[in-house]
Amino acid sequence: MSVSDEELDEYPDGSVKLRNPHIELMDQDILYHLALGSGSHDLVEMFRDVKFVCMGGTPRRMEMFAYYIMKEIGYKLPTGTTLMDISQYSYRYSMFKVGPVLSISHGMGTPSIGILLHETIKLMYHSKAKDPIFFRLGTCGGLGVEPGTVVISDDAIDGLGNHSYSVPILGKVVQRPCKFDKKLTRELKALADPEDPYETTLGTTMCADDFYEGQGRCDGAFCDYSEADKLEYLEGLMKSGVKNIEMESVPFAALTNHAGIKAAVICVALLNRLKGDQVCTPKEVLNEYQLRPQILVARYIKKYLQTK
Ligand code: R2B
Ligand code: URA
Repeated sequence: MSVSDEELDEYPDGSVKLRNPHIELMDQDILYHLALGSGSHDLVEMFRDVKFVCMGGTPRRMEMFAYYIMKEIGYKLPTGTTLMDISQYSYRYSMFKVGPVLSISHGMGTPSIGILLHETIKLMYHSKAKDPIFFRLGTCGGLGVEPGTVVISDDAIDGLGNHSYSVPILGKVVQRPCKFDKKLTRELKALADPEDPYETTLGTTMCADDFYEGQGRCDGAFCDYSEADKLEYLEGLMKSGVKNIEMESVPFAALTNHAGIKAAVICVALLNRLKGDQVCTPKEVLNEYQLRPQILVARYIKKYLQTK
C-alpha cells in the first residue's frame, strides 16, 4: 500500500503519519538505536509534548545545546531530576529532552542520520506529538564564504548533483526528493540579527558521502586529482549556487519531506574550501562557531513559544 501526498495532507490534527502500513499491525515497535520501544515505554507520556527535534553530529554538542536551550526558554527540570541521556543504553545516539525540545546526536554521514530519522519519525508517530519541526544544527565546509558564516540550506544535492536521496531498496534505486519548507527557511533567515558578528546566508548544500575525496579534498589517504582539478570542481559547484558541503542534508531533507514534517538545516562553515582543505582553526574558535546555528534555532524556538 502506498500513501499519496494528498492523503498525508488530510490529517488536520498535526500528528505524524507513517507511510508504512506494517507498523500499526505490530504488537510493539522497538526503536533499537534509541533504546526505546512502544511496548517498553509510555512514549505518549514521555514525548507527546515534543515540538522541536534538533539534531547535530556529536553527543557532547547536543548535550550542550540541551543546557543552552533550557536556559534560553527558561525551562526548569522537574524537581529532583537531572538532564539524562535517554538513549544512553543504545550506545549509538544520545538524546536529551528539555520540555518541548529534543536534542539528539546523529553521528556522521547519510546512513547514520538515515537510521536516526526512521526511528525519530516513528517516535513522533508513537508519541502522538503534533506538528514537530526538525532542525539539523551542523558544521560544514563553505564555498566562497568566510569561516564562521552560517548557511541555511534552501536546497540539497548529492555528490552527483541530484536533488534527491537515492536509496537502494530491494535491489532498485528509489529516489526521494529533497525539499525544505520555504517559509521555515525564510523565517530562520529573518532571525539573523544585523548585529551578529558574522553573516547568515541561504544557499544550496551539497551532501557528500565522504569527508575527503567525496568533498574534493587533496588531504585524504588517497587522491588521484590535482589541486587545479579540485578548484575547478569547487568553483563550478559555487557557480551553480552551492554555498556549503556537509554530509547529512540530503536524507534530512528527503526523509522529513516524505514524512510530511517541516525541517531546516543550519550549518556553520568551519573553513572556506576555496582556500584549503585542513580544518586548522583553533579549537576555541571552532567551539564558538558551533554555537551559531544553535543561537539561530534558539531564537526561532523562543519566538515560536512566545506566540503560542
Ligand atoms: C559535518 O561535519 C562532519 C564531518 O566532519 C559531518 O557529519 C558533517 O556533515
Ligand atoms: N564538515 C564537512 O562535512 N566538511 C567540512 O569541510 C567541514 C565540516
